[in-house]
Amino acid sequence: KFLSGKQVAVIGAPFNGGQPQAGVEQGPLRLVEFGLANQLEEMGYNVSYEPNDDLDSLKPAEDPVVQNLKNPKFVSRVTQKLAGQIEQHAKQGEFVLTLGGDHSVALATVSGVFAAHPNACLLWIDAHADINTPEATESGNVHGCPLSFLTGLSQGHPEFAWVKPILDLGRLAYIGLRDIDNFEKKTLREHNIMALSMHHVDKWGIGKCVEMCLDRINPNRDLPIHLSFDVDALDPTVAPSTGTPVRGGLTFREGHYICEALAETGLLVAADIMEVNPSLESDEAVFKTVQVGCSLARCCLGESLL
Ligand code: NNH
Ligand code: MN
Ligand code: MN
Ligand code: MN
Repeated sequence: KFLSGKQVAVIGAPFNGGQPQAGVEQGPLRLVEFGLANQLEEMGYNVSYEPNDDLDSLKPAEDPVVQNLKNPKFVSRVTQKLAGQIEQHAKQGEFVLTLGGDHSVALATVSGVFAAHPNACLLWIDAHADINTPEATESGNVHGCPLSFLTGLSQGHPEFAWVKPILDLGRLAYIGLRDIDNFEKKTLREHNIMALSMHHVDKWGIGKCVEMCLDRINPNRDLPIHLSFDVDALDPTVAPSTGTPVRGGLTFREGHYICEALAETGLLVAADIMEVNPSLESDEAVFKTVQVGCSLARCCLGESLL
């Protein structure tokens, strides 16, 4: 009921500046070459594709560390540009599917989607919490920080002044966590954020976990939902080609279940498939990772609903 038709805007975000490993910028192209856009068309969607393969033109000549963050200018320029594009598509009532790229791109997706759907909620599927502040980050990589800006926990970084704190902490939930920094743990606890780790998935099962998250962030099932899926939430045997794999992750089915259950609500308005890095691991590993990225995206759009 938040979308106007069967229109999907696929936004390529070929960007690696939020973390140190090259290759993740090839994620979007590989997912599209694998046939994702065609697959969505076969499902009855009208698909537009914005490859954004000109992002390098936004790279500044110099980009020194500011308040511990690496490449702050480049990350900021790229994500601000993508945010505007995503906002436009979302405001037309299109489903926005963003293909990363590293997870700093969520600065763009969440900013853009929430500009169009201000009362939306966000489900963050990740091994990591990505809620470090510039002061707290141990790595200086912006892909570990987007949620601190989006929720207003980080304020006053000169490069990211454009990022509005549009996400209420009560509208954020996590599934799949298993590698969290101390500051992040403290933050999740202090703000009583709905954070389910792999321990909870083992204990309650994925069905109950998704239900518990929605009960908290979307209790009447009447708010738009944005899903941000970092493929490192999946077990490395399922999605090996990603920059920071962590053992003990979601199974193939658990990952897909999340996407299917959200599609089933009829409330999903946007999805991000992030951190696919086709330059890591073997050809077979890359194939697996790209294939699972595509099938997660299709499930978000209802592929497996009967
Ligand atoms: N928490 C670490 C950091 O701040 C790791 C983040 N890496 C991720 N996040 N892949 O999803 O850098
Ligand atoms: Mn456009
Ligand atoms: Mn992430
Ligand atoms: Mn991660």
